[in-house]
Amino acid sequence: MPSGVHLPSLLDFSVACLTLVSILPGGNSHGRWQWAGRVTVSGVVLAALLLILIVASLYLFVAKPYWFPVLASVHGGSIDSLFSTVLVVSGIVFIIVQGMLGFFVARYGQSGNERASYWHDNPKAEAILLISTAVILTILVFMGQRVWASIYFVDAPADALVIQVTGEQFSWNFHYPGPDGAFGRTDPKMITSANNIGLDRSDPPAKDDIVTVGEMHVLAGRPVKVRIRSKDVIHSFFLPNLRVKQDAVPGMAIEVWFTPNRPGAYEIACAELCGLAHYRMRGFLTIDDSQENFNKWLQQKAAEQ
Ligand SMILES: [Cu+2]
Repeated sequence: MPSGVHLPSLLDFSVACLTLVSILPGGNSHGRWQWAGRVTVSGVVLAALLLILIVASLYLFVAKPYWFPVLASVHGGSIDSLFSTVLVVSGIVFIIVQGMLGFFVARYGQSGNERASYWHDNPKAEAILLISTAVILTILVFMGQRVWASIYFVDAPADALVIQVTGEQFSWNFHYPGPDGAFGRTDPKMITSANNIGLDRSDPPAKDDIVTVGEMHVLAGRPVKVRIRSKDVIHSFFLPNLRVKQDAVPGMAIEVWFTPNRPGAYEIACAELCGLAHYRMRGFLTIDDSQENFNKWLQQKAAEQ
């Protein structure tokens, strides 16, 4: 279980406690905050709401129905751990800031007898806050930069399986080069309802090409390079389990690569609102566990061309 899982519940809990303390009127003549024994209706309602929030969020983060989808790529682990790190760091800051806010409201609120002192500025405190914030953010940025560079600034291995992905309203087309390893020519003028990507079958390299709609197979352990295009509007090629998301932009061929490492069946989504039927622009990714199974699927699809 990632380290950040229970953090939001802790946040809720601490905020709730502090809010409870702050809404209970207190204070005495000795200047020390203490329970005043008075309960207001709004206080009870707020406390009940906070309790419901705490229980609900505790359930969500223990049962994990909305946590990351199962990871199925090599590079995805570094993205997940970066996410958890940012969550933990910002969570700690959140607890400290909200804690201080609650404390000051409780201590110097309307019902308190203490008077807060006021001063115009404090260069030392400001310098400490400014520098510590800058240091924390700089470290996080460099950590993110390292992960980004390891994914986007490294070329795909030469033996990567290349698949051309073309998005259109509202489906994903997958173009495999076939046994010759070369993609046939495509021409927008040749696009028909039966030829989604306008593949010119008279072009020799196109003879063995395989085109599928909404169905993509890759092999576990073999790097994959996808070349993403769009026929109409901007789409976004999203493989949640592989932590891959890349816009498909008309007029551009954008490449990303990844190494799938967990055999299974996964979902492909469009992550860019692209029209009325955007919600059903989905596809299915299968990560095959063996070269035999992958070849079998390719042969089956080749027979359907
Ligand atoms: Cu789309």
